[in-house]
Amino acid sequence: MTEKSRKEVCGSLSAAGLRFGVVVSRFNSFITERLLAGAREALERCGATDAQIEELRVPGAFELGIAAKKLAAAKRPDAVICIGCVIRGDTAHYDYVCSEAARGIQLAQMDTGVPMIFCVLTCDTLEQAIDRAGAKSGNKGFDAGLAAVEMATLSKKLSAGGAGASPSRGGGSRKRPGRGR
Ligand code: INI
Repeated sequence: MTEKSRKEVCGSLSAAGLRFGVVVSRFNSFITERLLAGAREALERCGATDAQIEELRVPGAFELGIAAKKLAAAKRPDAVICIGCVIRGDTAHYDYVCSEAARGIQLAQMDTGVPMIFCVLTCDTLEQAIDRAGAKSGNKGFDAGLAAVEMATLSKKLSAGGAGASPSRGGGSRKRPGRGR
């Protein structure tokens, strides 16, 4: 494929005209509030104002999916950021909360078609969580905010059909010859 014929579809980092939902878990709020601050900073750097952001609280990471799904269905935001922090304890509880939080959020985005950003820290120690909530490893909430804007704008493009979303060049969804679907 030549440079000329290559076509790439991607989102942008402009939040103009977009609306965002942010679902925040209160469990480990010392961490999740910092992730929330990071997410809001990223949205604001992309041009979003407070009026474009709706915040929701849930008890723990396990509840993120259902709240995100209901928010998406009721308000149709352009993207939802799901914020949580799970820290390993002595029992298997951690594994259930992590996997069900991920599954719930994934189901919510597939069911509603609204992009959901998985901003759930899954850490062995509190120190690992602190590192990812504004210390050594940056702020994963900030990364989530950028991902939300990118996915919201990409999703809008894809829903609009035309606007750069055609797979006719670049081969994305072309049928394989000789194979029915
Ligand atoms: N929820 C979290 O968000 N993080 C945790 O670390 C955690 N731990 O360790 O138990 C946690 N548990 C609560 C869970 O998310 C639900 O809120 C609860 O089980 C009620 O459904």
